[in-house]
Amino acid sequence: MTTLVPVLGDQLTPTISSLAAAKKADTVVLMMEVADETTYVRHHKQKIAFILSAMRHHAAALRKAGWTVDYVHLDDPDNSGSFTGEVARAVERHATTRIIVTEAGEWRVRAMLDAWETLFGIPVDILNDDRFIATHSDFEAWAASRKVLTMEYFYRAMRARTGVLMDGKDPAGGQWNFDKDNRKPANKDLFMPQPLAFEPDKVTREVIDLVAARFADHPGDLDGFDYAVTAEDAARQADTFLAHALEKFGDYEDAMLTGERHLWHSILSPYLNAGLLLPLDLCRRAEAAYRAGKAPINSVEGYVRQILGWREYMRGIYWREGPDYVERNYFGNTRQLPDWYWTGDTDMHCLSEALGQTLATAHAHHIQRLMVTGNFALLIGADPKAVHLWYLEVYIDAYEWVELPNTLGMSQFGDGGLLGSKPYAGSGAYINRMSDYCGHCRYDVNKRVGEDACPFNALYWDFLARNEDKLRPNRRMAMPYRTWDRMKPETRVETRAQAAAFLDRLDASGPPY
Ligand code: FAD
Ligand code: DLZ
Ligand code: SF4
Repeated sequence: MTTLVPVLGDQLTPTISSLAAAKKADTVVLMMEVADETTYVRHHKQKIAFILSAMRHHAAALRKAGWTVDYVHLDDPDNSGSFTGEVARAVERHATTRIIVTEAGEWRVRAMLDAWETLFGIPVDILNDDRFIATHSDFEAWAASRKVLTMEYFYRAMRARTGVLMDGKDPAGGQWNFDKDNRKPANKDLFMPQPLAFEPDKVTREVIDLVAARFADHPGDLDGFDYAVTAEDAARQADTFLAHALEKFGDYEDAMLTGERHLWHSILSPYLNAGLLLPLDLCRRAEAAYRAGKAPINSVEGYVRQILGWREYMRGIYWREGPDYVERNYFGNTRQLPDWYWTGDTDMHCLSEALGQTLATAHAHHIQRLMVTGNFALLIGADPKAVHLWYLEVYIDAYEWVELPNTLGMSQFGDGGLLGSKPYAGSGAYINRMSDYCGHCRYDVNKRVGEDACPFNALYWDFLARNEDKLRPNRRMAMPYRTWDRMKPETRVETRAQAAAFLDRLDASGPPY
């Protein structure tokens, strides 16, 4: 009587539901490095290195805790290359009579798990992933009674349900939302907190060598890999964030600075998404910092909103909208991303900063993803599915359940406004307000036309004009259309000609643009 517990690469939590339901004495834990997972998109090299090293460390920790772990390495000669192939081999190897597994994080892998019972002819228990705070049915119950799925109301319900940042029935600090305090641009600050950098140990160095040899054609650098790969080091990173950066997280949440990769962000998403940290635990620790007077309410509420609100909400949307959500394309956009999204080689400084940092570290913070790379892709009319695949490739924290609704929904408006009441489109003025990028750029952010005009400006108006039939009826777009209407006809013509010339150059050639 052997129970097999497959633990997938984003299930690196010792208390995960599958392990909680199994008994050490008659269980084999199966962990599998497989080619299907390392190549279903061309993941950034650091993303593969992080996941494989974290998996190897997790296997060691489980063994130390008394579990029997069967670990399949990527270069094992008999490796079949897929989860199903490896589970099939393990079912034979261990005379398995039952499988217990925590549900998969995405539709693609869910389909594999759903097929196992029939395929192997043994019972397969697929358990709820209780690391998430809202179950699928919680989200369904919340969504069922609403016409519009506004994140804010979901978030309030989650606050009330968990009691996080609640004083009885009331929100702590007297308001649910302190967003209006959280839009400050940042200045260079010598005392800006920095996340810890973790020197790769022997296991990580071996994985880095494997990735360098096997995935040389994948995007991104491997040099400088300094992510935590164990739960203990991820916890140290969380301690550092809570002690030094949380305090100003809110103030500078939307700020961007040349050469500053982290600002006051936590850089904890890779660990949360792989299971090295738990979301509710982080929310409670942030709340404790507020209660102890160590961090102000605007920062703590802002931080909790990202995790208890946005993160859970995105997962709810992903599962609710189904496997063909990925095909939505509200504007019917078809343009491919320019090649320099994979090199960072552009003379638009904001893009070169966001892309350069992405390729160097597999991370960029939210406003860079939304208002620089995402905004540009939206303005040029990029195919939302192509944009989605790029984000899935290049970010260390990218798994489809969280990346797809953020990219296709929030950033590209591909779902026509299911999760955002208007597109996140902005001209150079927005980037200038929230960053120091424009001061370092060869383009003039105040110009709309001419050789040195900031490309975002003409592209922004062209985006509005091009999509007028879809966007003008949206009441939240009334103001920009009023401004567009007030422009002289010849101004509108020259603006659109400027955008068209830019797009022609983009389609025809390499950088600079
Ligand atoms: P912080 O700024 O410190 O935020 C705290 C935490 O809140 C994060 O660690 C993250 O877990 C959570 N969070 C914040 N915003 C979001 C959000 N919009 N959705 C879900 N969780 C959020 N996040 C991912 O985890 N994986 C992705 O693949 C991903 N793709 C994105 C694609 C686009 C186009 C955009 C606009 C955002 C995307 N995000 C994604 C959300 C966000 O950018 C990252 O979570 C964040 O940058 C991670 O860095 P951090 O840990 O320093 O976050
Ligand atoms: C992303 C990823 C990569 C690159 N490699 C592996 C792997 O070799 N083995 C594994 O178990 N998981 C990997 N992952 C994470 C999985 O893709 C992730 O667990 C699924 O998306 C779950 O839905
Ligand atoms: Fe980006 Fe335009 Fe500013 Fe240059 S001027 S950094 S292209 S927004």
